[in-house]
Amino acid sequence: MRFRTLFGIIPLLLLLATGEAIAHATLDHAEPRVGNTVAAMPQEVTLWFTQKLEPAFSTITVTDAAGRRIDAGKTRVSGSQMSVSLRSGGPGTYHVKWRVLSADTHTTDGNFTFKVGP
Ligand SMILES: [Cu+2]
Repeated sequence: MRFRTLFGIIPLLLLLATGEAIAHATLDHAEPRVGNTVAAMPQEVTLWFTQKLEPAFSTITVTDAAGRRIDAGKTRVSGSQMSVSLRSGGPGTYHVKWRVLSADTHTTDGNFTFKVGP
């Protein structure tokens, strides 16, 4: 009898755990697009997420190939979207790092690059 109950509960727990993982805020898309090459340095980087973000704990940093910060420092958050202004920069590869706290109180992070050049 005990075993039967246990076997009934395990799939339910797995289902709940999976549903929870999907609920975290993950990057939906970005502008400039992930891995894309753009002709000139954009004025800002904007990221769209799958969940509402907590403004106080959600940030973007952008660095050049030498590791220097080229973002203006203050990430703006609005709903499930956030953006940061960029300083000017020449051709090259730029790294975007993001870290967000979503409305479900979970932190997720990630990074990607985009290129400025021909
Ligand atoms: Cu979550």
